[in-house]
Amino acid sequence: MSIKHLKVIVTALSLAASASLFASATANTGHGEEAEHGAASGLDFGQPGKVSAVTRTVNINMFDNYYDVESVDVKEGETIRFNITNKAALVHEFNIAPPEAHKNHQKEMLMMLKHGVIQGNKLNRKLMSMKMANGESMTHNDPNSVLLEPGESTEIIWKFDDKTQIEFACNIPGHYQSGMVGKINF
Ligand SMILES: [Cu+2]
Repeated sequence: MSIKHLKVIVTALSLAASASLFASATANTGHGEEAEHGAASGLDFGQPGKVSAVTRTVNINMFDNYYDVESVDVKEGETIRFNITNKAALVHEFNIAPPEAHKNHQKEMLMMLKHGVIQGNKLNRKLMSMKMANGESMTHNDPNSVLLEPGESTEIIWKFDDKTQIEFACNIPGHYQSGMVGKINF
C-alpha cells in the first residue's frame, strides 16, 4: 500500500470520527427536534463557514424587538461573517434557519423561558449547562444560532449552500411574531 492510499484511509477515518463526534454533540443539546434540525442544518440549508472563505461581513444590531437589517442578499455557496450585537434592553437571538425550524425552536425557547433560563435581560448560563432530571439540558449551542444578553456581541460565520428559503430570526416567545425576523435573499 502506498503512502498516498494510506493518507486517504486516515482522512476517511478521521472524517468518520468527527462526524460521529458532531452527532453526539448535537444530541447533547437534548432538546428533541432541535437536535434533529441542528444535525440536519449542515446538509439542508448551509453549514458553519471557514474564516478563510469569508467574502463579506454583515453587521446586525439587535433592538427590542427587531434587527436593524431587514434582509441580506447572498449568493449560493457564499460564506458570510455576521457580526451580531445586542443593543437592546432584553435578551435576543440571532438564528439562521428555514421558517419551519424557527417554528420548532420557538417551542424550545418557551421551555427555556418557563425554566428561567431566559430572564428578561439575563441568561442563566449555569442552568443552561446543567442536566435536567430527564437527562436533557437547555444548552443553546447550535452553530447557526446565538443568544445574547444586552451589550454582548459575537459572530457567526455561515456558508449558504443552496437556495432553500432561509430567515434570520429571534425565537424568544413573541419576538418573531412582532417582526424580529429577516430574509436571506438568493
Ligand atoms: Cu428577540
